[in-house]
Amino acid sequence: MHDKTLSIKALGVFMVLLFITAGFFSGLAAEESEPEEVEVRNYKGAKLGSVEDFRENSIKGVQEIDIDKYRLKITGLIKEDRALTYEELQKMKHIKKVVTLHCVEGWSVKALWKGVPLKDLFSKLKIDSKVNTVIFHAADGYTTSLSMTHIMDNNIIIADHLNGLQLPPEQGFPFQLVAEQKWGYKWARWITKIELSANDDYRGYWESRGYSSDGDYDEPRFGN
Ligand SMILES: Nc1nc2c(c(=O)[nH]1)N[C@H]1C(S)=C(S)[C@@H](COP(=O)(O)O)O[C@H]1N2
Ligand SMILES: [Mo]
Repeated sequence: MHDKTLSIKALGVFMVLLFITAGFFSGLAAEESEPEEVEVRNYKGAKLGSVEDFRENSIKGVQEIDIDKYRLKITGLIKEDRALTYEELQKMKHIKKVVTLHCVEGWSVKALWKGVPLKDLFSKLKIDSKVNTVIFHAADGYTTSLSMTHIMDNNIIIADHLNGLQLPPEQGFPFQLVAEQKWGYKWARWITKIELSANDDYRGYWESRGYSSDGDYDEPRFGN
C-alpha cells in the first residue's frame, strides 16, 4: 500500500517535470520562428482593401518569377541598356502611397503601395530627349504604356510591397506598376522590361483591343 502511493507520487512529480520541460522547449521554438507578416488594413486614417479583394484576371494566369534569375531590363532610347537585380532595386529609395486600382470589370481596391519611383530609376540614365512614352513589358507578354509626363508629374512607382506585405505573385511579384489615375489595365504586373520610346501612338495589349490609351479612369474606357 505504502509503496503504491510512493510510486504514484513519483509518477506525479515526473509528469509535472515533463510538462514544464515540454512547455519550455515549445516556448523556445515559438520564439525562434519568424513572426508572421500581417497585412496592413488601415493607414494614416485611410481604410484599405485587402489583397483578397483583387480578382485575378490576367491574360495568361499568375506568373511565377524566379527571383535569382530575375532582371529588370531598361532599354530603348537610352545611351546604355541596364539590367537590374531584385536586390539592387531593394536597395533603392522606396516611397509609400495609398492608391486605388479600378478595373474596367467594375471592381476596385484601395491599397497601400510601396516601391521605387521611376523618376529615381530614370535619373541614373542618359535618356534621349525625344522620349515621351514609357512601355512596360511583362513576363506573360503583356504590355502597356504611360506618358513620361504622367510618370514625372505623379511620381509614379513600381511597387514591390502591398499593404505591408511583399507583393504576392497574384499582384505581380516582383513589381507592379502603380498607375495612379489610370484604369487597372495600365497597372502592369510581373514587369520585366521598361522601354523608353518616342512613339506616343504606342498601344499595349488592351489598348490595341480598343481600350483608351490615356486610360484615365474618370474618362470613358474605350476610344483614343
Ligand atoms: N502582366 C500583366 N499585367 C496586368 C494584367 C495582365 O493580364 N498581365 N492585367 C491588368 C488588369 S486588366 C488589371 S485590372 C490589373 C489587376 O491587378 P491586380 O491583380 O493587382 O489587381 O492588372 C493589370 N496588369
Ligand atoms: Mo482590369
